[in-house]
Amino acid sequence: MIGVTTLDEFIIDRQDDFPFATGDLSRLLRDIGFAAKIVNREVNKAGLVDITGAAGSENIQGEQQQKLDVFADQVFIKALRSGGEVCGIASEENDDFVAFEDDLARNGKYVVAIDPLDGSSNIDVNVSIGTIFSIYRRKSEKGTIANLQDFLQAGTEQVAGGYVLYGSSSMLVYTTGAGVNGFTLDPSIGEFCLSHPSMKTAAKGKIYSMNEGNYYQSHKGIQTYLDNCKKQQMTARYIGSLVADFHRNLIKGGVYLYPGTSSAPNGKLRLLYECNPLAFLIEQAGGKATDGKRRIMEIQPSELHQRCPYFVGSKDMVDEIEGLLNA
Ligand code: P6P
Repeated sequence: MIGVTTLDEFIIDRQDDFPFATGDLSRLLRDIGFAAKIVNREVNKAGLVDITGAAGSENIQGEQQQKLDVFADQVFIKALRSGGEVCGIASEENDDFVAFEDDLARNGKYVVAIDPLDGSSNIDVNVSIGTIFSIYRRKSEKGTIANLQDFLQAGTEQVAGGYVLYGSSSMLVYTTGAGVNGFTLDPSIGEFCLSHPSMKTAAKGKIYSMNEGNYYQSHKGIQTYLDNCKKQQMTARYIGSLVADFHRNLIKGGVYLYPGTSSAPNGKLRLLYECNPLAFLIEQAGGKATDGKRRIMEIQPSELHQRCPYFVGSKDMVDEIEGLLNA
């Protein structure tokens, strides 16, 4: 395509960012892009077909699994299994990780942690939703079955992280540690095309994103921060879909807060497949991600679905929140 860089072309061009790149990660990223197009197609017609209704089953979060959740989970697992680069997947939709047992996949160099469709409670009200993913090198021997230690790696070990935003236009944004690049899906050619090269976020913004229904259950420092935002007449924007809130704040500058509360001290968000990939992206874009005390990517996971308090976005704003939490 003249003048347009597709995701596939970009991945190949940038393969050299990776020492000893053998093309495996490039193929894996393209497999994710392919699966995202399939999910995007179904998300876009969710209102038209009977696929928005709850699937009846529940995921580990105890949330009703919307049919699109289940569909997206299956699409990513199928695409990554058949790609041969991945030996296992940890997904929000599955209580345990899925280790691939066929010969091809057992030789995969990578594991993937994924939230196949985050914000799915918004599906039937037509609000943007997203996929969030992290890619790690496996720890276990090639040719063996993936094990739990392959997945319980700190975020600093990520080789790639990103999200897909299924919105007014659909975008795929990812990093391999050499900056953040955003691709917008052009449905007329069925390709993600580079639209946001080298994304950077402002050190400070005017937007704060939090479910303020949790105000009275939050730490005094959070209450003070929210009070200050109002005194400074900042802009409150909260969609209830992490990927959509994160993406807007990345572009415009701002901070997203999901603190621990008296009833849920570790908050709601999941370290492996929500907090870590977005932390990787925001750091690459010049921002910051913390649990209020620790850099998110330095937290050593102890279980697949563990939660952590989450403050992510413009660095100066995250610093201010940390200061108030530790005053
Ligand atoms: P609350 C969606 O379920 C999600 O994981 C994020 O996408 C979103 O930011 C958050 O939870 C919304 O949670 O408690 O404000 O409804």
